[in-house]
Amino acid sequence: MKNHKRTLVTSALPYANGPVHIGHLAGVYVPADIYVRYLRMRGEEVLFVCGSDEHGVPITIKALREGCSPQDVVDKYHQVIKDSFAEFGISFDIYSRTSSDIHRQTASDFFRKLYDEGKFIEKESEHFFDTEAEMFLADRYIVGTCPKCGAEGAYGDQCEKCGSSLSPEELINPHSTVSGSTPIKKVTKHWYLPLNNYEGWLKEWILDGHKEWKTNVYGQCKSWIDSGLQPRAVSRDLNWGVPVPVEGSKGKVLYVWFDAPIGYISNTKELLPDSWEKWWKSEDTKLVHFIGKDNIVFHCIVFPSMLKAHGGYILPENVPANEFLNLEGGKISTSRNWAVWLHEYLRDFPNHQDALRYVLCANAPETKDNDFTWKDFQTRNNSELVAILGNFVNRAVVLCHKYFGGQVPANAKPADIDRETIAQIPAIKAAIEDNIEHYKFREALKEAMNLARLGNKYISDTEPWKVAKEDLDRTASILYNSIQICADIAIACAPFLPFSMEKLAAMLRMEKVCWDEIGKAEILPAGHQLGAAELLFSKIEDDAIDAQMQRLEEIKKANEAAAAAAAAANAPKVDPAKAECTFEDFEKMDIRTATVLKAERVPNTDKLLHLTIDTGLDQREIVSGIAEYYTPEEMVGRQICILANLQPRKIRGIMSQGMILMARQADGKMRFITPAETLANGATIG
Ligand code: B3M
Ligand code: ZN
Repeated sequence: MKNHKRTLVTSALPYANGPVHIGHLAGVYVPADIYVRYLRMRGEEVLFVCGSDEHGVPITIKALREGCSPQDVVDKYHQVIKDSFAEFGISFDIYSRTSSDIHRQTASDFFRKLYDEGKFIEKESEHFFDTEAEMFLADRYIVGTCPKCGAEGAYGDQCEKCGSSLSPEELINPHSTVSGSTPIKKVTKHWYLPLNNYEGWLKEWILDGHKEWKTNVYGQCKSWIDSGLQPRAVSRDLNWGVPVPVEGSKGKVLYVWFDAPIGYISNTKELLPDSWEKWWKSEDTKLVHFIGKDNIVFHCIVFPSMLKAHGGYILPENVPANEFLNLEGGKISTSRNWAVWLHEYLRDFPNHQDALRYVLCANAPETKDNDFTWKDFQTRNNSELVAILGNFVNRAVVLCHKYFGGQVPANAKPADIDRETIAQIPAIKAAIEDNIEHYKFREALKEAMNLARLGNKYISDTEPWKVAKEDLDRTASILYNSIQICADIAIACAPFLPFSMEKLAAMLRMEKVCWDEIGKAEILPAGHQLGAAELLFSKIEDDAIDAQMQRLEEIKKANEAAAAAAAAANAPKVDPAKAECTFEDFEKMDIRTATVLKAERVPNTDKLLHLTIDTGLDQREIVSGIAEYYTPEEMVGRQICILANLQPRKIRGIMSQGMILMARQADGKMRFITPAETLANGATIG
């Protein structure tokens, strides 16, 4: 491990096309915030940078749906997201946005430098183009029938029904979501970063040099690199984004994944116009990217290759990406509203930010996808935060007030149990540190909670409320130690539970909350005046949980109803009824059973089979358009029904005498009709 002077922490820039939910918090922002708060408490120089990702197709699609401009969309959601993060205590040094001038300039200059130095390749290729809307269509703008599962409305990059990733070329009957028209293919020019040129270097840098990265991250990088890297387009035909700074590039912008990570740099520049370079260009700085697993390739392969191509920038020391959080067994989905939105949580559980931070960290999807359930949320809040941490602190502070006027009493009569208890604290401190430094925040939190467990057990075992009846000196010692443990907790839990630990520190009237105080024999001296006891956490009742479950139940029902309606809309309809006919009309038709004797394809056609059949009356030839549904081999020996007296007709040089009766579904699928059991050929039907 290198020795660094400072740490630059970034967390993924959320797309400003919707609010943020618990999955975002659990996967990225809570762990990043814990890390940063911890480093700050250790007195390290640290910078925490984030902002909204305001370019790209997700934003323009949202604008199209809401009938407003992309700028309107990002203005709205940037504020919503920023507020949610602030409410949950995510302590960014800056939360800016990629639509800022400084970002557009920085990203543009970055591209231009690479362009000038010939680091890109230029390629022409065909893309779908909407001739009515006069625009190239991003994959997401093209919908059609999924070639894998047949669902309607599959996107050009993915079918949401069966989850297959697709390319727009694969869609059946593709059409533009902008104008509804069928797009054409048109040639367009783009710039590509030849990632293949960086393969050797990436192998060395990641596969040899960063074996310590989390297995999920390292594994993804390895599989990308091993399967061979391709040049990646860094521009798009779109009218929203950072314009490509090259002559004759009208209508082209930087690909959002090119400009977004540069946002980390621009946001640093915006905050520290005079000193940003030491954060990005000095080997003394340790750069850490917190992200979700879907962003790994961009942060471990693409962005580092961009930085390498540019030169002068440091590379990430680590990219501790998390897996995904599910909700009550289902994948969190914005479009299906299957999420717990932060602004809604705050409305339903005011002042319970730490409870959510706690549960999301205790159950963080660090090594595998994890599930958030409301029951687990309630249990962890009630039986861990309230019953262990809150209860211990409350007993200690209340008893100090009861017996010692709210002052830390003197350690008048120490005992072995005190020494044994206090002696455990340094090891807990070390375990928290080790876990945080290795991005194992769940374990770190468990260790921090062990302090509360230790305190809770100590006070339960020593029972100072009973001892007080006969031995106030001994009571004083127990409470002296209990208060020291409370102070340890106020420090050690602060990165995880910032709101309640601030309350606790205020209650203990601690002047400084500094990491290295943890485990000291005396953090608060005898005679130190405490503030009034206050409850740190409150119980979450069944009603509140039932209401959330009810809400999810309703969403589930609504989703099922929507899916059923969509399926019904997609189901093949029945051909319309025909005009009435008379019995005489029907009587005219000579319909009979027959058997196929011979079948072969009519040369140079896709649809026609040439059949020789035994009608019971004669042997005859019929040409039938069923080759799409049956092979010749399948037809031979089959008993079928025919219209025997249909006027003969010459088809492809063959005189066809009659017609095979077929049942045809509205979607075109055809099956021949056969009697329920084999009959003699020539049996009449009517
Ligand atoms: N906005 C994708 C996401 O929110 C993207 C991250 C950008 S980080 C530079 O998952
Ligand atoms: Zn599909």
